[in-house]
Amino acid sequence: MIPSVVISGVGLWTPNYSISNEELVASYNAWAERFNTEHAQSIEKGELEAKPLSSAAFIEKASGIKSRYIYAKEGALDIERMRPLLDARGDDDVSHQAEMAIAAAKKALIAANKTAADIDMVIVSCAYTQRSYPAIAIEVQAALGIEGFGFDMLVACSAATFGLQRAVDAVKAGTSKGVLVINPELTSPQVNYMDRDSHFIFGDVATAVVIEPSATCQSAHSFEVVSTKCVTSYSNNIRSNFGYLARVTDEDPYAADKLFHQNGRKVFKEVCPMAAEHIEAHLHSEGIPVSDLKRWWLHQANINMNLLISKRLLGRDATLEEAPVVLDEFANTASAGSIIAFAKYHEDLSCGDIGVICSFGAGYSIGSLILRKR
Ligand code: CO8
Repeated sequence: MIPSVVISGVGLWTPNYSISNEELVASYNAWAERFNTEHAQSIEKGELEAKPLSSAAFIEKASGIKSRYIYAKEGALDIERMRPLLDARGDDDVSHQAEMAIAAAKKALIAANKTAADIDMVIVSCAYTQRSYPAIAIEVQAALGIEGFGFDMLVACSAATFGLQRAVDAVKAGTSKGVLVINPELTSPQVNYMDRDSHFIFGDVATAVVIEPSATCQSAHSFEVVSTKCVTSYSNNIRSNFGYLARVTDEDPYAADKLFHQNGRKVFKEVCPMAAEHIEAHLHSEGIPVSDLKRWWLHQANINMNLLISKRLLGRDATLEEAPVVLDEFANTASAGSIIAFAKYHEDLSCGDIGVICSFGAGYSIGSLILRKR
C-alpha cells in the first residue's frame, strides 16, 4: 500500500543583517548621482543614458517590500562596491550556503521531533548553488551525520515545491524513510544593486522541511500531503546568464546580463493567470472547491501578484489570514517565500483544514502542494 506522507517539521533561518528600503535607496541614489555627474558629457551627447533615481515609496507600492535580510551586509551599500563582500572559504571550511542550510535543517528536525538517524535523503533545492560539486546537499548531509544520500536541485522560485514533490514521491515509493528538503536562498550575490528596476527585489534566507510517512510522524503540527503538481513552460522573461561557460566565452562576469534581470511587467501579466489556473486545476483534480481552502501559502514575489491570483479564484481579495504576506519583512526570497509563509502561519489551523503551498517564477515554473492538517 502507498503510505500517506506528511510534512512534519519546518525550519526558518534568518540572517543577522537587514536592509530597509530607505537604506537601499539612499545607497543606489548616491551611486546614480555620482555616475550621472561623472558621465555628464556623454549623457548630454546621448552616448549614455542617465541613471534614474529610485524611491522607497515606489518600491513599497509596486511590490509590498519594506525590507530584506542579507547574509553579508558589508559592501552591498558601499557605492564603491555595490555588492556584498563575503569571506572566501577554504575547501575544508563549511561553505556559506551549507552554513545557512544546516541552520534551517536543525530547526526543521527539532520541529519534526526527529534526529539525523530518521533521515536518509537530503535535497538542497534553490535558485543558485555556490558551486557545482560536491553537492551542497552532500556537505550538509555529512555535517548533520545523516546516512543515505543527497543531491542539489535548481528550479529558481519553484525549487522548494519541486524539491518537496521529489521528497513526497520518494517516501511514497519506499526509497526514503525521511527527507530533508532545504532551501538556502543566498540571492544577494546575484542582485544588481546598480539597477533601479531590480535592486530592491531579493533577500537572503534559508528554509527546511521534513517529509516522512505519517506512520512515523511524532510532530504536534503535521500536514498530510494530499497531492503535488508541478509544471514548467519556457520563458526568457526572468533570466540570469551567469554560468561556468563565462570563463571560455571571455564575457565580462560582472555584466548586467550575468545577474538577475527580468521583464517584470510581462512576468506579472503572464504568471498570475498561469498560477491561478494551476491552483484551480490542482484543487479540482482532488475534488476540493476553492472556497474550502483555509490557507494560501503563496510564493512571495509581489503583493499585487498574490492579491490578483487569490482574487481571480475567490472573486474577492483574500484576507491576510487566508493568504499571509511575509514580503514586507523578507522581500522575494526565491523558492523560500512560500515556505516562510508556511513556517510562520500554520500552527493555528485545525484538524482537517486544507491549505495550498504554491510557487511561481523563473522558467516559468509553478509548483503546488495541497495539505491537510492532521
Ligand atoms: N524606483 C522608482 N521608480 C521605479 C523603480 C524604482 N526602484 N523601478 C522602476 N521604476 C519605474 C519604472 O522605470 C517605470 O517607469 P516608466 O513608467 O516611466 O517606464 C515605472 O516605475 C513602472 O515600472 P515597472 O513597470 O517596472 O513597475 P511595476 O509596477 O511593473 O513593478 C515589479 C515592478 C515590482 C518588478 C513588478 O513588475 C513585478 O513584481 N513583477 C513580477 C516580478 C516577479 O515575480 N518576478 C519573479 C522574479 S523571482 C524568480 O523567478 C526567481 C529568480 C531566481 C532568484 C533570483 C535571485 C537574485
